[in-house]
Amino acid sequence: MSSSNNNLSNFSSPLPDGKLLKVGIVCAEWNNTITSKLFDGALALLQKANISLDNIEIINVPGTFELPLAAQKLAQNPKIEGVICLGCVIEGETPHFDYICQATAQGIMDLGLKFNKPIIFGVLTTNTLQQAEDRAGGKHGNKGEEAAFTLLKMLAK
Ligand code: DLZ
Repeated sequence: MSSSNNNLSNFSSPLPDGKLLKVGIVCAEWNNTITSKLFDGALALLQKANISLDNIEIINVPGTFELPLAAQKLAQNPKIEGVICLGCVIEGETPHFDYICQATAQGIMDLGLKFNKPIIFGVLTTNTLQQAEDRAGGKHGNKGEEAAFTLLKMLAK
C-alpha cells in the first residue's frame, strides 16, 4: 500500500521497549532539509522506546549511495543489534535516481542477510520535493519514525 493511503507515523501495534538495545543510525546529508527531519523522527522514536543516546551510534554520510558502507561498519560491531539507514532520493533529469535507489536497496538488503541483523531501509524515493516533505513529518507522517518503529519490531521478534 502506498504511504499516501497509510500514514507512516500511525502504528497499529504498541511501541516495543528498547531499554537494553544498542542500535545505529546512518543518515545521508544530500537533501538535508528532508533527511534531518527523518533523523529527528527516528531519534525521537528510539528515545521514546527508552533507548538512551549513549546506546545510539550515529554516522552521517554524503549521500544515500554511501549508506550501505557506513551501515556495514556499524553492523560489524557485535554490540550493535540493528541499523536504520536514512536518505532521500528525488528524481531528476538524469537516470541517477534508478542507479542510487537500486544499488542502495540491494546493498541494505544484502547487509541484513549477511549479518543476520535488521538493517532498515528508511529511504524516501520520490518524484518531487513535495512528496518528500509530505513524508518527512508532513501530511503522510515521517519515514524516519516508521523506520525506527520497524527496527524495534524486528528486534522484538
Ligand atoms: C549525486 C546525487 C544525486 C544527483 N542525487 C541524490 C539524491 O537525490 N539523494 C541522495 O541521497 N544522493 C544523491 N546524490 C549523491 C549520491 O548518493 C552519492 O553521494 C554521490 O553519487 C557520490 O559521488
